[in-house]
Order: sequence, then structure tokens, then C-alpha cells
Amino acid sequence: MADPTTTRTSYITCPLCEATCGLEITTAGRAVRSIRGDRADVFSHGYLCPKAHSLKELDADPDRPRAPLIRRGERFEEVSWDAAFAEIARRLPPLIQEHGRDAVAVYLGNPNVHNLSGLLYNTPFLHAVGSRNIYSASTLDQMPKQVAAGFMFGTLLSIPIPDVDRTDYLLILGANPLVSNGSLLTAPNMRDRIRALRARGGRVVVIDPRRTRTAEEADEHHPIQPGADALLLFALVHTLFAEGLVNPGRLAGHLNGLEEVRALAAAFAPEAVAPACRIAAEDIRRIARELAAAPRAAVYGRIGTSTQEFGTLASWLVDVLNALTGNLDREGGVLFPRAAAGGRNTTGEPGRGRGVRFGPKRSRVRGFHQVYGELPAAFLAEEIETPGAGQVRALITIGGNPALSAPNGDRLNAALATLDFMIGVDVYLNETTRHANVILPPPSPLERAHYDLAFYQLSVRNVARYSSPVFARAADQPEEWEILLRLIGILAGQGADTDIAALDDQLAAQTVEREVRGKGSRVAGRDPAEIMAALRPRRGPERLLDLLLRTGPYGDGFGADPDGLTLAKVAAAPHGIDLGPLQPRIPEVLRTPSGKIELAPEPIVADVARLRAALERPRPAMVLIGRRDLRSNNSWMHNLPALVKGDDPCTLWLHPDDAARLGLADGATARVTSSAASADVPVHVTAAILPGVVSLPHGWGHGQPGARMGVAAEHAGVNLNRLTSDVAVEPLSGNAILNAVPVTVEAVGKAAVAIPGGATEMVAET
Ligand SMILES: Nc1nc2c(c(=O)[nH]1)N[C@H]1C(S)=C(S)[C@@H](COP(=O)(O)OP(=O)(O)OC[C@H]3O[C@@H](n4cnc5c(=O)[nH]c(N)nc54)[C@H](O)[C@@H]3O)O[C@H]1N2
Ligand SMILES: Nc1nc2c(c(=O)[nH]1)N[C@H]1C(S)=C(S)[C@@H](COP(=O)(O)OP(=O)(O)OC[C@H]3O[C@@H](n4cnc5c(=O)[nH]c(N)nc54)[C@H](O)[C@@H]3O)O[C@H]1N2
Ligand code: SF4
Ligand SMILES: [Mo]
Repeated sequence: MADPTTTRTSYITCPLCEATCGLEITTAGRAVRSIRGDRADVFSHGYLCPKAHSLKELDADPDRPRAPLIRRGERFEEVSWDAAFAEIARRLPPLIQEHGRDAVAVYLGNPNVHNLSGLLYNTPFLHAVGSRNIYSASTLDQMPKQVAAGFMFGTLLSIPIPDVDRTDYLLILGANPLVSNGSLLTAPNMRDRIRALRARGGRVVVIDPRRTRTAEEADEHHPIQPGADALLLFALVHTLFAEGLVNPGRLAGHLNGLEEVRALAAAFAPEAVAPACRIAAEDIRRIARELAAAPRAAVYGRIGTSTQEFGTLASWLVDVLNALTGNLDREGGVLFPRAAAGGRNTTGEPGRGRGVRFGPKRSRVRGFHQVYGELPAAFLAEEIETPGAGQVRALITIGGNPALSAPNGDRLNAALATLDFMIGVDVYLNETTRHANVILPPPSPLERAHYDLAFYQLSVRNVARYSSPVFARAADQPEEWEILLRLIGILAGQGADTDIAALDDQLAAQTVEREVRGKGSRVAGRDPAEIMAALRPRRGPERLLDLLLRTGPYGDGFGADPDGLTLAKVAAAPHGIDLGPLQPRIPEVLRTPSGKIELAPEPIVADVARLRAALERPRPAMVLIGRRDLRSNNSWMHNLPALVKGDDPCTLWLHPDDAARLGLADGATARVTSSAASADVPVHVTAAILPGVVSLPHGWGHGQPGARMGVAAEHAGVNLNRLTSDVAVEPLSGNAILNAVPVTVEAVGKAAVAIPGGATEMVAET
């Protein structure tokens, strides 16, 4: 037991969101005394948000299971780890024997990318499962951006990042980084970065159906009709060509497809798209001219441009615009980070690669191609429901809550209840894991080491920071990667008592062997045994991380560059190591087969006809979009009292004109009906949303029978994803369409009223 009188100060990277803030945590024994922003942190310089403090409540949450749980009828019983794995070994292999590997689905949720165990052990775990039914939160989120980036630049994480600290003009579409703290843009404290941008004479323009906190900080906000971003972006491209403003600068020799883009943009003149976007043609022309004229400019799109019908087109057009204005791969424009560890565009031969291909497997029910080895999360319910060979009968969720985060929640919840067997590797007994037969709880975030392998590939500055665990784990609590290894052992037919140390050695040896065989590797041709020996005595994720750092672009190359990085060196710098601002990387960063930036990839070009057809469609009278709240993190932090106190955030934003027409006052209850379901929600009347658009936050809908989240149940809210549909997905990426959902809204007890389209002046929400 930790001595309660011993106080300690630890420095860790916050694992909760993509901003990756450095925190200073003081502890007394096993208790957290304080959590502050680490002022000496090389990257975040003391910044933090209200969620950082909740790490204390999360760590101490009495509802968080500390031992595995096995379902007995409607109740869960605490069992030992050995008993939990024995139960899995008893039930899972026979199910696979009888129905095949495709009968086991896996769903990986968002916290996996914030967790070294998930980042390094999910891949071998998925190989061990060997099923085509792999699902993740990526197809509820950024998959369209990854598809566009893969086609254009050659790897799924070659995503150029706006160089916000040096740009003169920032065009933001469908992102609210002042609340979300940034996504595909690791940049703590975006408020001050935006203020600094404006203070140096720069300009910020926000495109969002809502007047967000980010819009409030901007020079200009244009509310857009949800789903219309690709049209707007195409009209900007059109204007650049029409007015002779295309100037890719030094990129000119590195581009394929420029003339194709010109031809494709012809159909999207500002006047043609203005009614659909609800943005005036002269504003569109002016923004295009300003983008072209700015010495350095960056276009950035996020969730709003991604989780929609034209997500891949919009994501692609963002970087087309950056390229056409000469801002792609330029300081103050958008740049590719050079991560210290694990970057696919820093390994292999520079400048050329295999590019990306999709498939080969397809989903059983709809025949949709796999994207980067996974299938759309929106298909999980139908793959469970539809009988026949390959039907999903078992599910393993790891750090995911699809019951709330995936579309058509009612259908998915019903489907989850029919599974023959389910395992939840999760920190809570929640809306999803209540359906599990066995719940395996990983340690608290304060009991694990951390390194942001994913987000340093998406960061505004190159940095490397490693955190040791703040607290020791309970004696019998395995680390999350150890849980995964035991599952791998069971899936490999070794039973419940796999020697996980041996399995881990085997995995590490395989990784080292792949590395020494890799073309362009820092250790190509070296003796794997020598490398394995140099990694001793590390094991688990630290051994793999050390390997990645040492073979990475700043690494010591196992002796090649004695001044280079090792994990020991990074760990010895509690406030992190600054590796400098982003720098141009084209052509070296490219991994396309041509060695060029593909501005007009064939599958994307083929999808433009669908967008052209949308220009002719009438606009739905009312559409639903999502939003995020500062004191929240998707669905799973609502059991922490500090984050849920105060006003109910789960309200339906409704414009005053719509409210008047529908007879709905602030605080009244509205019934929202979509093709999927009907839900009654409290209304918040505000001029900060476009008329004809309503907004609900996602991640609510707690208080489900069987879940164990007492605080969340008292602040249950409504599940936005009961209203979203799983019928259509975005055709290139398989991403769910979570925004611009056609709905009707009515006052409860009254008939629905059709709303004529009409523009009203937008007033700020204060
Ligand atoms: N309508 C609508 N739906 C959306 C969105 C939207 O904007 N609108 N956003 C989408 C986006 S961007 C995302 S990323 C998804 C998120 O979708 P999910 O990842 O499915 O959902 P989360 O709410 O992040 O749930 C995370 C789960 O991980 C558990 N957990 C937390 N920490 C750990 C850990 O360290 N280890 C393990 N094993 N488990 C842990 C939590 O208890 C919770 O069950 O939701 C998507 N859904
Ligand atoms: N506080 C908090 N922070 C979070 C999360 C959280 O739940 N809470 N979740 C984390 C996760 S997983 C992610 S992926 C990131 C997401 O980070 P962001 O992308 O910044 O997410 P949002 O805050 O949802 O901002 C999306 C904006 O898009 C707007 N929008 C909706 N539809 C459209 C459209 O069709 N076009 C345009 N132009 N805009 C549209 C919405 O009004 C909203 O303001 O945030 C992360 N950080
Ligand atoms: S902004 Fe994100 S990383 Fe920073 S303290 Fe808040 S939750 Fe943690
Ligand atoms: Mo996300």
C-alpha cells in the first residue's frame, strides 16, 4: 500500500484528447492532491481544460470496475482474472470452431488511439481474431480524411496539418477546436493560437451551421447548410481557376491531375452552389481571392466535413485548395509532421510507395469493400441480425461504446442483446458493455505509461513526450496489453493460461525481424538478436516504443547516431523534447506509386457526379447536426460529477424563427423524428444556429437498464444516434452519415409543421 504521507509530483501527458497537454500531478500516497497544467511542458506550456481535473474523479470513480465481471442472468458478478479468462476460453474457441472466424466481430473505440497498449497490441490482436468483421470509431469519424489522404499522399495518416502558429489566413470548416481542443490538429490552446494569429494581422474564417465559440473568435463566420461543404469548396476551387489564381508554386512539379481538377470544378460556379450552401456567391469569390492573396494560408476541415454524405470529397477538396494556392507543404500553410516514432511516412523508401488499396474482403450483407482493413461501424447491427454463414455471433469491444456512438442506436442495441457471446474490454459497465458476458477492466489512466504515437503524427509541432504511470496498479490488475495478450493466447488455441511473457517476446522478435528486413530502415540488414539484446530489459509496449523511437527519424539507430533519441532519453525529459516546428517534406513524405501528389485520384473523381446530382435536390425543411460540449468526451465521461454539474447540455438547439413557427419556447419539449426513431428532447432556443437546422450533442442517453454509471444515469440525456441512420454510408470511406439528418420537429402534443426555407440574420449566442 502506498504511504499516504509521501507526496510526489509527476508529469504526464493527458491521455483524454488529441491536444495532449502536459500535466503536473501531485499525489499523496494513492490519492491525487492536485492536477495543473505543466508550465514547463515544451508543447502545451501550462494549458489544460476542465477535463484534466476529472482524471482524479475517473481514477477514484467507485462505479469503475476494479475486477472482471461475468454476467449471471441479469446481474454481473465480480470474478478473478483467471476465472474471467477461463470463461472466455470455455466459450469463444468452440464458437469459432462451429461458425468460423468471421462470426467474431471486434469494435475498437476512440480511447485506443490514446493508449499505448491499444496502439501497439491491437494489430496483433486483430490478426489473432482473423475476422473480416473489424469495426472501429474511425468510420464514425475521420475515415473520409484518411481515404482522401491515402489516395493523395500514399498513407492513411499522411494528413497535412494547418501551421496555425505561422499562418496569415485560416479557413476552418466543420470544426470547433475551442471546444473540442482540436482533432487531426494536435495543438493545445487553440484560443490563444487563434488570437495570436489575428494579433499578427492574420484572418480567421469559420464555416459552421452554428455560431460556435471558435466562430466567435474569428473575423468572419458563415453559417452553411449542413452537408454542403464539398459544394462550397468546389466553388472556391472553381473561382481560383476562373480568375487565374491557381499558383501551386514549388509544388508544380510534384502534382498529377491539375487539369482534371479544373474540369471537375467547372460545374460548381459560386452562383450554382450558393443556394445549396446558403452562402452568397460574392462571399465565396472573396474568400477564394483572399486565400490566394494571403502570403500564407491554411484550409482545415474536421468532423462537420467528415461525418456527412460527401465526407471524402470535402476532405479531398480541403487539400486540393491548399495545393492550388501553393500552401500545401509550406511554412504557414499546411505541413506534414515528422513524428519521432511510428509514422508510416517516415518508414520505408522515401518519396514513393505502394499507395493505398481497399478490400480485398467485403462485408457479407451489403458487399461493401474493407477500408484499411475494417468495415463500416454502421453495418455492425445488420451483420449481427442477418442469418447465414458468416453471421456475427460474438463481439469483442475494446474501449468502445457503439451503443451510443454508432448510428441507429435502437437497432444496434437490440442486435447486441442477441449475441451468443460478448467480451467488453472497458473501464465501465455502460450502455454497450451491459450486453457483455465478460467485462475485462483495464487499469486507470493514472496507472499506465503513455506516449502519443498517433497524435504526434498530427501535431502542429514535432515533439516527443513519455509518461510513466503515476500510481502502481493493484497486484492482480493486468495492464491492458497483457489483457490483449491473454486474449491472443486463447484465440491462438493456447487456452487461458498462455505464457504472456513468451508471447510478448515472440511478438517483439517478429517486429524486430520485420524492421531489419525493411527497405530504407535505419537498421536494415542488422542482426535481429543484437537489436533484441539492445532493447533489454524492456518488455511490453516500452520495448516496442523504444524500437520505434530508435529506428525513427530522430533515433539513435542502435548506435548509428549516438546523439539520437531512445526511450531512455525521452523518459528522462519529464516536460518533453521539442523537435522543432514542422518543415516542408515533399517529395520525401510521399508514398504514392507515382511519387507525386495525386490531385485527382480516380475513385474520388468518379464520385463527383453524385455531388453534381445533389445540386439539383430540394433542401430538406429541417436537418439535424451534432455538437460537442467542453466538459464532455464523447459518451464516457458523464459519470464524473465535476463534468456534469450545472445546466443540462443535452438540449436541442433551435432557431427563434423555427421555435416561433413550431410553437416551442425555451425549455419546452420537442419531438424530433427521423427515418430511424423519434425522441423527446428539451429545447434551447438560440439565434446561434441556422434556421432549418437543429443540433443535439452526441454521447448521451445514459441510464440504460443493467449499466453501472450512477452519476451518468442522473444526467441521462437523449442518444442523438437513435435518430441517425445506418441505411446509407459515405460510399468511398464507409463512414457513417451523422450530420445533416433530415428530421421533423414538433411540439410534443401538436402536429408537425413544415418549415419553408428562409434566411434570417444570425445573432451570437453569448
Ligand atoms: N451522432 C454522432 N455520433 C458520433 C459522433 C458525432 O459527432 N455525432 N462522433 C463520433 C466520434 S468522432 C467518435 S471518436 C466516436 C466515439 O465512439 P466510441 O469510441 O465508440 O465511444 P466513446 O464514447 O469514445 O467510448 C469509449 C469507451 O471506451 C471506454 N474507455 C475509456 N478509457 C478506456 C481505456 O483506457 N481502455 C479501455 N479499454 N476502455 C476505455 C469507455 O468506458 C467507453 O466505453 O463517436 C462517434 N459518434
Ligand atoms: N470537449 C470535447 N472535446 C472533444 C470531444 C468531445 O466529445 N468533447 N470529442 C473528441 C473527438 S473523438 C473528436 S473526433 C474531436 C472532434 O473535433 P471537432 O471536429 O472540432 O468537433 P466538433 O466540436 O463536433 O465540431 C464540429 C463542428 O461541425 C459543425 N457541423 C456540423 N455539420 C456540419 C456541416 O455539414 N458542415 C460544416 N461546415 N460544419 C458542420 C458543428 O456545428 C460543430 O461545430 O473532438 C474531440 N474532443
Ligand atoms: S485539452 Fe485535452 S489533453 Fe488538454 S487537458 Fe483537456 S482533455 Fe486533456
Ligand atoms: Mo472522434
